[in-house]
Amino acid sequence: MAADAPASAPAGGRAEPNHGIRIFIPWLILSVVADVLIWVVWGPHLPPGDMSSSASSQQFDIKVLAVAGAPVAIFVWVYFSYALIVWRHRAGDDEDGPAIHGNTRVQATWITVSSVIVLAAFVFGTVQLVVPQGAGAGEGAQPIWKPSGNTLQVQVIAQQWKFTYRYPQFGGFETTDLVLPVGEWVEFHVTSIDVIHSFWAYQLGVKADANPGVDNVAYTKINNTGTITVRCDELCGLWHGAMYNFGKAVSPAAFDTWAKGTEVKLASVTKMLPPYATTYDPTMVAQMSKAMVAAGLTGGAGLYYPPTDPLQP
Ligand SMILES: [Cu+2]
Repeated sequence: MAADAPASAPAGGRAEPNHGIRIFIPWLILSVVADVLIWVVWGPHLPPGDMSSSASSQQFDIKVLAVAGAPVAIFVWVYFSYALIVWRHRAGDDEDGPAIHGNTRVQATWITVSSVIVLAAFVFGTVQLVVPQGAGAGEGAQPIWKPSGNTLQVQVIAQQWKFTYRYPQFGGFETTDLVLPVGEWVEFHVTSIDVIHSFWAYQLGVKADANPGVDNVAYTKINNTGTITVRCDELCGLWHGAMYNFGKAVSPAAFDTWAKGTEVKLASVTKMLPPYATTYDPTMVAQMSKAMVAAGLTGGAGLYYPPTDPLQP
């Protein structure tokens, strides 16, 4: 309602209310309630959980972003609702209202709030990549954010349509079982021997692309024992959707027993594998597979598919 158009003002000529404060108060109440609910009730259930250092840092990040975003969304809803109710068209009111130009206070507030939100997100995002050693993402062959001290190295080898894992600190054996200890930094070396895949260990909050000829390093430290779902997260061909397996996180003692036992059990097969390297030549691997099939070594060890098209009879 235009203040300079008293002729069309409603009977009684009410003074214009303070719209700003009438929008601000419900916005403030709803925002505080929403943020407390997000942090306390919803937050602990947000993906990917808190099984590892990288997972819990991602959960924290999502909580912070949700708490920062909710007041923005609520402001839009409150403003729309207020406009629909207070500024709606009324019978007999044909006036359009005055055009708004050059409200310095609104402009300055808008630019300041937007700038603060964007800059804060930039600083927060950078800190949250550096502090949790890459936050579970693949950092390439020369990671700049590394944990200090000893790490357990686990190589993830992707191929259509399977993941295998090599443990270079235990003689370099290769297995389809992903077993990891709690309480120790794990250093994944992710690579592929055919097309582009992506190693996604959901509960660990670890996701790293698996490219042929590339050694992609990602770190995490596991907090609790449990099951780990591993999925390929890059469309890699016909059976991409079936490219998953389940790993487990166990106590350090149980891991040691498993790793040392598997090293002995697979020793005869490990000898036939290419020596441990950060990447492998796919053509050599195919020849190895052929040799292993000829020697009757696949199936039992379950290490490689025969190098044939599984769709051909
Ligand atoms: Cu894949």
